[in-house]
Amino acid sequence: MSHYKPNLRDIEFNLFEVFDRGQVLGAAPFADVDVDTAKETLRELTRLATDDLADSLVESDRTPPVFDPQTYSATVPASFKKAYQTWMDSGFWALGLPEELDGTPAPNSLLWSMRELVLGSNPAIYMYGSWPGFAHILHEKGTPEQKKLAKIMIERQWGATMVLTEPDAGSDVGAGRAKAAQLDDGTWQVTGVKRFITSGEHDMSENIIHFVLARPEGAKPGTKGLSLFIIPKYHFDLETGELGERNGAFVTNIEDKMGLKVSTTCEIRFSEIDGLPATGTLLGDEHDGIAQMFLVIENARMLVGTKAMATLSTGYLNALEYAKERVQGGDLAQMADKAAPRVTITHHPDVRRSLMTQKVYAEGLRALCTFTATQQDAVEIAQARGEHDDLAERINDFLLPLVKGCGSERAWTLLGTESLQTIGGSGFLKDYPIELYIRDAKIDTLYEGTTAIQGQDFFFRKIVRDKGQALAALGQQIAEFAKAVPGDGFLATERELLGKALDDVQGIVGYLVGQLMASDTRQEGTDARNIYKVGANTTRLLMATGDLVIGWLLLRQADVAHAALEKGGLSDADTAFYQGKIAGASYFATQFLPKIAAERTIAEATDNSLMDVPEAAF
Ligand code: ST9
Ligand code: FAD
Repeated sequence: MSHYKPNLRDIEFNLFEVFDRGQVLGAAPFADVDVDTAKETLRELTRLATDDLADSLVESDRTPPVFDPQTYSATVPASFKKAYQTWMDSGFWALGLPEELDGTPAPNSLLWSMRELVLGSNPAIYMYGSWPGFAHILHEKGTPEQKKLAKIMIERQWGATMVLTEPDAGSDVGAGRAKAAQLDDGTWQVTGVKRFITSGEHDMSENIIHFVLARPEGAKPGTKGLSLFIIPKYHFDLETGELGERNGAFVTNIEDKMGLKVSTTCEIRFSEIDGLPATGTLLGDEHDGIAQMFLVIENARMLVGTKAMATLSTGYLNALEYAKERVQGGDLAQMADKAAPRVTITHHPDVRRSLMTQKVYAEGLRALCTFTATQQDAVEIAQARGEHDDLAERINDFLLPLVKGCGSERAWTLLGTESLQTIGGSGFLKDYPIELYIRDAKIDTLYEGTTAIQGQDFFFRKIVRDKGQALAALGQQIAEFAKAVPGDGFLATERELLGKALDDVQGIVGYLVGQLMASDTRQEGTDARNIYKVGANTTRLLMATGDLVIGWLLLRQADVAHAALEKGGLSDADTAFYQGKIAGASYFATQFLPKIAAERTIAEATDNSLMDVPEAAF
């Protein structure tokens, strides 16, 4: 039986009932994908993910890729290769690509819903298979030659990587030391060592195209001095795609990891082996590396948040299935009667607390991912009309650190504290998939910018630099929702709690902005050290805002569920589904939103005593 338990009902609920994607599907620029096609695609992909893609997850964890240092090559387990090929053969990956690359334009809301199914069943398949996105970037930003390469990549299904990190440059990408020098023929030679590069080597494609950040000679320090170079593993004929000489980009190590083992994490040496230079071209013939790489990073941050949510969701559904069958203990209400019948553990209030906590975060994070993707839909629709949806772009930017940062933190912790816990001691065994889910999901808080980096991005870039525009627009929507208590008083208490949570998040933001200003030494009476009070609270703000937005989206879902129940004529399954939505939203509002007030109190009481503790005292 498959380890993967998808939640197609909830995916469809988000797309078609809450976020009304029927408005977007089947209309320009997504005219070729209507609602029926989207539903059929999701149904077929759910089957494929559950039956075929999920199949090799466990085996590829137990028999990870093998690296051969003599040939600098890695062999991926056969079972995984088969699953990857199944994904390739499905052709679903071409959805979302432009027609010029033989794709079919489709809205991001649908695409991320589809990707959830792959990322939940076997995440590395989608990670190895993310090369069409890289080809898309070449097609959009590349020179005419690079646009040709994009087509070759699609035709020959070449792999791709994003290459930023170096031994001394992780979070601080701008500290990178890899160099680039222009050659007489106009191409570039990159020299240096990069590490932790995902999909850097494998035997599932004949060529791999590395997207590498390096510093041209004489360029300035920091991220702004970096340029983005396209360095293939093998040189190739630009007209036919035929492979040529080996290029000087060699993988010299593959990391031994806690989880996600089948996804190779590679050290790559450029121009350092056998005197072979690593040469390639400058993306778009333009020195704008960090901004160009952020096109990849933004997409990858969405990917990581979706992966985390998808893993929590299947973890929860596995735990739920177990809890419905496991008989242990008597009903608490019959505590004194030692002969009372034994019950399934779903009868115990603490197990219910745990299950509902998993459900609301899994479904709340799915709502957050889909809502974020709807902003991306709006951006693309405007672009296709030759317009610019500035607000949707800002809101998408604002939401991305929540998707990535809150999604990854909530997912991996809840998988451990709740999903595995529900299965008791058996959860610690490899008989159940949850220990593997936890190991595979932990990486999500680390790569693509750690949670600390997401918190700083959120406050400094997505709030301060944005001049609070996205925050204000979303805050207004949340405030209006909170105030709009319907005549029947539906969820009136929960709306009040939402309004209070909004006030508390705004309070934390206000405090941080105040401390930021109080650290500006261009003003009198300020102290540069006040910035530490900001730094001590950016992750807190990130997580609090994540809960606020999740709470709001769950309550919006409850409104939709309430209307469906009022209308009536539902199947038993739908009635239970909508009841679950209302119960979950109410649970989140009463159990989690009030905690934001405590976070505000803690934030507002920050002083710099932590920074005064001598390092030796830790
Ligand atoms: C990694 C890979 O970990 C993990 C798994 C990968 C799996 C495969 C992935 C497949 C992806 C598929 C992609 C397909 C694509 C499809 C597309 C379809 C069309 N937003 O604040 P400053 C830029 S990889 C946008 O001064 P510092 C901006 O240009 C490793 N742009 O930063 C800005 O200039 P300006 C991941 C942003 O202090 C410039 O950067 N590693 C944003 O110099 C400088 O900004 C990391 O993620 C943003 N949010 O540098 C590193 N932020 O201001 C984490 C910055 O003029 N570290 N820019 O606009 C950081 O993010 C740091 O904050 C830092 C700081 C490096 C940016
Ligand atoms: P560091 O930056 O040294 O951070 C260590 C700790 O200090 C973290 O907790 C961090 O939050 C904190 N910290 C650091 N700086 C600050 C600060 N300014 N403020 C507050 N806290 C801070 N990179 C690629 O380029 N391409 C890839 O494909 C890729 N894939 C990866 C796959 C795996 C499995 C792994 C493990 C890593 C991968 N990476 C990749 C690298 C990954 O993006 C980095 O590991 C990550 O950005 C963190 O950098 P670091 O490991 O050097 O940690």
